[in-house]
Amino acid sequence: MCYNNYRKHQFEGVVKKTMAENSLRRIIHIDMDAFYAAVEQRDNPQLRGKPVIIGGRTDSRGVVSTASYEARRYGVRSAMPMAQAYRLCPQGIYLPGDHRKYRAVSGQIGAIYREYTPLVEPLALDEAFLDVTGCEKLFGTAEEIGRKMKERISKEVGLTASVGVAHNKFLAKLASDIKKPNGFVIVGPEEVREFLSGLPVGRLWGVGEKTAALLQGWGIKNIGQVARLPMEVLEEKLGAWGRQLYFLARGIDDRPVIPDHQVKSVGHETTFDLDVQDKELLLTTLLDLTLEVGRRLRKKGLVGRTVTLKLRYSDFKTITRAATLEEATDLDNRIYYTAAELLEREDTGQAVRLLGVTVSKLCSGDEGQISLFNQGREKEEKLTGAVDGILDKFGDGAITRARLLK
Ligand code: TTP
Ligand code: MG
Repeated sequence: MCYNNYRKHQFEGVVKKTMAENSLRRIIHIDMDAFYAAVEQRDNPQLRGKPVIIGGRTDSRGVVSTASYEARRYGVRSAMPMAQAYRLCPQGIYLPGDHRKYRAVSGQIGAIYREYTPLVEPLALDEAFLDVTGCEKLFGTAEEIGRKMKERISKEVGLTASVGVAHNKFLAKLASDIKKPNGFVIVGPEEVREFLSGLPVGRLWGVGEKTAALLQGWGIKNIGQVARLPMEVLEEKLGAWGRQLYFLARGIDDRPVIPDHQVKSVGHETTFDLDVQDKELLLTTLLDLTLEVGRRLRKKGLVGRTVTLKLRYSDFKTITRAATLEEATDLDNRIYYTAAELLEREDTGQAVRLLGVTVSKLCSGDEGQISLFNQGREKEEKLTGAVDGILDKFGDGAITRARLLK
């Protein structure tokens, strides 16, 4: 056997083994339907069956957080400018939303999950992965557990959820999404190929508009077509990322479910191409890092009390400086100003090679809010929520920075 064939043979062996081992896991993904809007409809019967639109700001300059399925029929979507939503659905009921309430509901749902497994990884307030491998004897099959949870969320919380059951995260998330709202989809190991083949490439985890357009340029529109491409071709065209696509297109994904209580900190750092001494550039970069950290905290419904700044100088000396806040936070402004103050204090005259910011001493959003409800905080939260919508849709941008710095 020539070397290349030998490598291919060996590689296929590894793929088969990985597939066999991973198909033994039982993963559930649950995502609530039109979450914020559904909570409002639950609490006010007059809103039921009506197009309800939740936005951080209900004036024309805000963005849509979410819309009830009745409103989606008019084309209203998350992250859409409010002005556009008004145009599409003038008869809609527009509400500012109540983050605090959504966090509490999220906590209630999370408590149901944890009755079945400690392996719960929340991705957002309304979304989580659960690993129920080995829970069969106690609670039944993954399918039974999924159905039970869906039923309990409906009865005890009064909301509908969409559930996906499969042997890995990628498939379970796709499964929960495919029959929304109120869906329940199981993908068995032998059904993977059929399940994936007709789906558009944009459904592959991490494939955004750019990669989708690139693939489309080669005449590749669905996942089945990606699965027919040899690894070498994908690697040659897309580098390391192509390798990942090779596995995902075959429904292979071995990412573990990482339970929330194991998350001790949320941080982000960057290494500069050229060492930086300019304070302005350091502060702008710090702001970018903070936006990412804040967004990740809010997605996970976490708040933290300690902000740590990390600096590595051109001579590789690395220092960390930390400050503890009076009240745990997930707000960009507070994290940024705390970290910026730490940066201002560190003036050694040396150029910086790496800059990082981390928030730790974490707890869930509900536990963190010990101080009295305050108007300022509510305003900040609303602004931050609106910024998240824009960031999710358009990525980081100058407008966000300007707004934040004000
Ligand atoms: P999603 O799960 O993305 O949306 P959804 O639950 O409203 O609707 P569905 O899952 O049925 O498609 O997000 C959960 C909540 O997060 C959503 O109710 C509001 C909030 N959110 C924003 O504030 N801005 C956004 O851009 C998005 C996508 C969500
Ligand atoms: Mg949802």
